[in-house]
Amino acid sequence: MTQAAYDPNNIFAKILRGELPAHKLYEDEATFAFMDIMPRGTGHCLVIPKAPSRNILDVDTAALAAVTATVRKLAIAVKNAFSADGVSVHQFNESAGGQVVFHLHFHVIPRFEGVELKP
Ligand code: DGP
Repeated sequence: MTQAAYDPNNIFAKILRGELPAHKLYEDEATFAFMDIMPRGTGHCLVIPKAPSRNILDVDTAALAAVTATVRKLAIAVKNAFSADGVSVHQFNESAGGQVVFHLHFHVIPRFEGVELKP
């Protein structure tokens, strides 16, 4: 099946344009990181590219490299900030893959021994 087109009115595009508020954690020329509004655990944040990609199926390699570099920065930062034991990185593609917001994003979630994530 062919991939649907990128929708410039998705929620994360609106956050990038400043049309919706977000708790910003980090920004550079190619990426943006902010707190997840429905956290599955303490310190759950999201990292997105500024370039318009629907998900990992259509992102170009330069944008993917930039966003994964920022994922690593945020993983280290939140692990330290929350004194976590580990970090989970989740990423979903298309509805069947669990994606709800159709702008590429990575979940970065601090993890603690013996603590399950909220569903
Ligand atoms: P998914 O597409 O399944 O990876 O999940 C989208 C995530 O985005 C979910 O954890 C909740 C979060 N989210 C949805 N709307 C907003 C919003 O308006 N602001 C913020 N900060 N997060 C949002």
